[in-house]
Amino acid sequence: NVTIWVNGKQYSVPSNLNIVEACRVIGVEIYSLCYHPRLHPLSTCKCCVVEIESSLNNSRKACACATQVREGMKIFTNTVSVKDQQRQAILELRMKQRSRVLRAKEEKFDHSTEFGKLLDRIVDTFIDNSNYAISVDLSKCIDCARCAQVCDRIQGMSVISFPARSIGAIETVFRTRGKFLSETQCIACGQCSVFCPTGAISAYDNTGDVLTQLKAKKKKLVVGIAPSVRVTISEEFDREPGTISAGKFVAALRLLGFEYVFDVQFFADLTIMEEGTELLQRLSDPNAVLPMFTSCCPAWINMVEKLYPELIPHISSAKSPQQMFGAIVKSFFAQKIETEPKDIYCVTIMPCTGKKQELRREQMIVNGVWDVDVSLTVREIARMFRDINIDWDSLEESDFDDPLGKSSGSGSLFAATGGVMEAALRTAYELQTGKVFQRLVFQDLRGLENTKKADVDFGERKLRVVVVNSGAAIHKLIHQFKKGEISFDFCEMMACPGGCIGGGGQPRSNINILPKRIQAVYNNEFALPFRKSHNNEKINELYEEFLQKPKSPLSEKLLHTHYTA
Ligand code: HC1
Ligand code: SF4
Repeated sequence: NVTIWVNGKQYSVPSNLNIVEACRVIGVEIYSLCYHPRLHPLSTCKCCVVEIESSLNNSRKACACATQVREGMKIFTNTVSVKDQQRQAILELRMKQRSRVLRAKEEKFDHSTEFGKLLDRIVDTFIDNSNYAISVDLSKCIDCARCAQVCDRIQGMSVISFPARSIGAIETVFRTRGKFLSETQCIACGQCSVFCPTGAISAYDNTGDVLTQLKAKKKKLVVGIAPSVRVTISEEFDREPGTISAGKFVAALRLLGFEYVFDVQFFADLTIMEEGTELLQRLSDPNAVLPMFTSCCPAWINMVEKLYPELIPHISSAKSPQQMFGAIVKSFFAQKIETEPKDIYCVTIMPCTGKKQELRREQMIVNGVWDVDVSLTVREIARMFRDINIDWDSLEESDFDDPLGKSSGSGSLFAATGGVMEAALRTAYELQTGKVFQRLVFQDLRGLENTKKADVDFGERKLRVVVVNSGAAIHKLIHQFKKGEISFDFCEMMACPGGCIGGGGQPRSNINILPKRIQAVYNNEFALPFRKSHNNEKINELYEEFLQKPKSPLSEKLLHTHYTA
């Protein structure tokens, strides 16, 4: 620890912190736009300027985000000149946005630059909505470069990249080489939208589509909520991070006007039945392609299709729980309520921007209807709740509807990195050996590390499994795999750091929120009455009444898909 003085008061703080973090620890908030604890300090916005007194009558100004605390440091966050400089910084950012708009409108920008070419194409609106997952409004951009850093270093995609030396130059930061996002390698992970501090990058907005249907009331309105969104929705209502709110979420959706509220966790259990069966089939067939990779993360699927098409035969054919939800609602459930599939409007609430794209894949049309009509992020649904003045505290908890509303602990684990793998192992082992799988928790596969490995005793053989999260870690593993430096049987891939709890549609946060979210997922699963997907009696009823068995012809038709390069 070191001793520092902040605004004349003495404190002891850990020595490895920068001034923003140190002030956070002692409860002094420093305003910053470009700083984020999960990124390297960029010092591009200059809003977090503070005064540091080095000797009597001698002080200097510095960006708090890029300055580490030192023993004896005297820091002032609220002097007249600090406040003045902070205001100046914000004004300059405003001017930057404004001058960009004016420059573009007057067409005085350089048309030969990448930025110029892009502006040429989107000058009327400044909005690039081309990929249906994220939306970019360049008139709000302040060149803070958070998006570029996330896309480059955390996701390893470099769709948005910036030459470090040109930070602040108007043409440079948002670089897509003059292309719309849909024409780039963008995998729709949405990480840039979580880190953008001004809303210049956001989720593609589908709230209008849903409102239109809610008002029209012409179709049966059915909604399903993803495993991880019940973990994070409370953050949108200023509750303690890690507060699980499934019951309140269901109640709020009913208030909004949805007739049926189902649990996507049920469909996570269904995914495990289908994917686990596929794994066993591949393991028992000497000609089958191994290793097998999971298929539920749409940004990972985009990555394979765009960058590693040779891996397509390795991907499980099981649709994601989102798509299984739509397929079953518009078949099995449609029959139950005696409604034509085309008269059902299926909405999902997801932690993910990639899901908006996934549901538009042409393979997701079954019997002439899309599985899912629209997917909203947590941020979008929270906005809709706030618009109708929902009072989160006074909401009375409500249950999911029957029969697609019960899930096992395994289904809930999908929310976090490693969860799909744990769930699959629990079920595949018992289906394979007929014995009870005593080992429920795989400690080696838990936690936020980007790459985790384990060897699992699997009847007669050992199964080598790998779990990877974040784009950069996926690239690394694929390169090792292609060079023959690593071998395994089954691999879970999630493109977002931490898995879905860190998804591109999750609430924005200025702290490193992932440890609290992941702990909540583990606590929640521990408390559930049954923890294996194949012990979910509602899943078994669905097979008995309708699908017959995993990978039956009907299951293949409704619940499996294919990929194209
Ligand atoms: Fe996920 Fe999934 S877990 S992809 O990570 O397979 O988005 O939460 O809903 O579909 O169930 C996301 C989360 C989610 C799907 C499931
Ligand atoms: Fe990069 Fe992901 Fe944003 Fe696309 S969505 S620009 S890949 S961070």
